[in-house]
Amino acid sequence: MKIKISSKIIPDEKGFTPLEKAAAFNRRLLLVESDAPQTVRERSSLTGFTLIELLVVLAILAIVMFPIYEFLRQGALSWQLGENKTEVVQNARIGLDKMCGEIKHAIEIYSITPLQIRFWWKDINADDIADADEILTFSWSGTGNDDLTRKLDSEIQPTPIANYVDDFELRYFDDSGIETAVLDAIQFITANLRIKKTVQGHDYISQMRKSIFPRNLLL
Ligand SMILES: [Ca+2]
Repeated sequence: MKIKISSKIIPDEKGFTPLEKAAAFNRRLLLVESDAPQTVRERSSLTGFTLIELLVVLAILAIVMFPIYEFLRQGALSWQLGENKTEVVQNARIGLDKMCGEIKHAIEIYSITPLQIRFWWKDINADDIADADEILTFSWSGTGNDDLTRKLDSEIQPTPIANYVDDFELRYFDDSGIETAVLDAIQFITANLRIKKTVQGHDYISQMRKSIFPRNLLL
């Protein structure tokens, strides 16, 4: 295909970007011999996108992508909230269940306060003697965020059984349902545990209460 220089001017081809200007300039000089009009494909391969077109595309992309981003972000956030909530609830329930289960088997209670209980848990070696590895203490410091702990007399360090404790209280009642501080009169105990975990400004609170009837207390 021969190409010739043409004096024919294409008046509407001015161009905007340097590439377009160059292409328009070339078209003014060069015309295909057949004088057939250029196809859209041919023209776009020379010109590319204009800045306006790019901006419009970016604007449309932003409009389309923002709700998707927001949707995903909210989803991730609520998943995280659920995870934290579940963890806090699980944490409290497991700790409280363990403590109550062990107090329930108490043979003899040695000391009580609202924050602590010390008792002969079980006669593991069946010798009718309360040995150091049979005496348990559950306690909480009274300071928010501290652990509720479990410790055998034979152990040096207490073991945490619930973390992020915000409040913990033990109450002791006699067989008339009246609160008592007399060890021999204790018939049932209520345990109240509140967990509060703060993650990125969110408070996750879980509160539970349980009643314990120690069946094996020596009377
Ligand atoms: Ca024993």
